Amino acid sequence: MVSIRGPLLGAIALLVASTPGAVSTASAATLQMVIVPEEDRFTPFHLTVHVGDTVQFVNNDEDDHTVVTDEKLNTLGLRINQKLVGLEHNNDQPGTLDFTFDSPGTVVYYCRFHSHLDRKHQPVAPGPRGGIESRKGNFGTPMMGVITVEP
Ligand SMILES: [Cu+2]
Repeated sequence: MVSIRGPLLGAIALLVASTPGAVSTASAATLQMVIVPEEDRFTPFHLTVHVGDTVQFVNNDEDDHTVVTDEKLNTLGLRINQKLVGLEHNNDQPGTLDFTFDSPGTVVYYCRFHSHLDRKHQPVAPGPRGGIESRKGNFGTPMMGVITVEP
C-alpha cells in the first residue's frame, strides 16, 4: 500500500546493506501519506510525523487540488502553495507532492480550490448543515488537514 521511491528507497537499501544480519531498528526517516480520494478531502485529516519524515500527498481524484499553508496557520512559518494535479491532467496517474519537515511544530493546510479563509486568515468553519455556508448557499466542507511534526 505504501510505496517508497527515489532517494528514500536508496537510503533504506544502503542502511540495510551496511548492517548485515542486524535487526533494523534504526530511526530511518519514514514516508507517510496523505491521500485525496475520489472526492474533495484529505485523508487522514490529522497526521503525526517526526522530524526528518517525508509526507507524500497523493491525489487519486480526477480534479486538481492544492496544498496551501499560510505562515500564520502553522508554527513552522511555512508558506506552501503548490498544485497537486489530478488524474485528468496527469495521464491518469495520481499527482504527488513530497514535503520533508526538518523542525517540530504544527502545520494546518488547505486546498485553495475547495476551502477559503476569512479576512483574518482563519479557515471558515463548516456551517450547521455540514459545509461552508453563506446567504448564497452551501459551498461544501472545507478541504483541509493538520500535520503534527514531533521531535
Ligand atoms: Cu481541492
